[in-house]
Amino acid sequence: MSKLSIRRMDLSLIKKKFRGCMLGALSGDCLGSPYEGDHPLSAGEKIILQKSFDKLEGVYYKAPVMQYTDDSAMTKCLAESLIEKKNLDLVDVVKKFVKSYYREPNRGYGQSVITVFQKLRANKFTDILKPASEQFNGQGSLGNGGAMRIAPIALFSCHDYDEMIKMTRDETSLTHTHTIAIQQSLELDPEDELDTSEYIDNLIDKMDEIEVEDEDLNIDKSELMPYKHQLTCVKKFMENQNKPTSETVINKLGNDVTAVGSVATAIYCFLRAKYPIDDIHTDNPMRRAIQYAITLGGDTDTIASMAGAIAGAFYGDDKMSQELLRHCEASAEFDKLAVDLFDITIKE
Ligand code: RVK
Ligand code: MG
Ligand code: MG
Repeated sequence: MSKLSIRRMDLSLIKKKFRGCMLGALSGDCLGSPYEGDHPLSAGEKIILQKSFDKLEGVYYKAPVMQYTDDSAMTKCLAESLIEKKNLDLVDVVKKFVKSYYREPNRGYGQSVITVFQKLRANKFTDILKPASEQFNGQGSLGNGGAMRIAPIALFSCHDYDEMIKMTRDETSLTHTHTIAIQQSLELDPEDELDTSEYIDNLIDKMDEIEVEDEDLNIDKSELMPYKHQLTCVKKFMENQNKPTSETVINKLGNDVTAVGSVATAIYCFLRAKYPIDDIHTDNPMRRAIQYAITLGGDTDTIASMAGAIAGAFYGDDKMSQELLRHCEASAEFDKLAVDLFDITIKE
């Protein structure tokens, strides 16, 4: 699996990857949101999902347009701000989030993040960090709202890993780290076969540096370095000849609205989708990643969106089903955002 420096990669390939990433994020959200719930899909529900995807992919099937949710609304704001400001301008980003929320409050936002928007509007953006820091009695939110919208940052800073980590920390917090997976997908040549063990080993190494190691051996390692722990589970799952059941995946990696209970799950969906999966009938590994994420139930829009972004950054938009995309709200807009991000990041 050859790792290419973004700088030396063919420009048309980078552009495909930018588009794949943004469109993967959008379509995972649109296609996943109707299935939000807490349990993995039953055998019957998986058949319904398969039929529904097949129908949406059918050339003559025009309706319906699937609406995007908060995941894409916030991704869109972040991308627009980066394009407009050609930099990460936190005040502008936050203003765009709040404006977008008040314009369309029914996009399925997290219960608690709404308080942050209300406080930001009340303080007229004089202190943009305070409202978030006050969440959950000062604990801060553990939700995956940072991770779900981070794709534009991964694209914008794709040529500089340290800068990407810094921007991700600034824009979200340390817990929202799946940008690394997007960046890693971007650097790989989709013409080469995806080496899933090399991919996950690299992620574990990077996570090792990011998560601070604690010396106290009495504390459960999984709590100290939760992401490294989760990624190590992903590695075991991938190495195992007998692939884990949905229940095991959910049990070990999670399928909920917390970042730690969803980010590694999305990475696993991308890697797992390289191979055929029971009850999912498609030759397209990108569709398979999104469809598999949905079968796990729980936070389906967000996990499918993150898996879609990571898969799209690897495969590029060639593997993005145009038929499925036609059913996703704002797909032309997201395509333009991807191209604009490419223009300011790579061409300029
Ligand atoms: C609805 C206890 C906590 C917590 C903490 C729980 C949308 C709360 C998107 C909270 C994504 C929820 C998702 C979401 C994105 C977080 N202690 N519970 N310290 N921190 N929670 O409101 O943007 O779907 O139950 O900050 O991160 O599609 O309501 O929003 O799936 O996580 O929401 O956290 O959520 P928020 P977010
Ligand atoms: Mg959502
Ligand atoms: Mg969600």
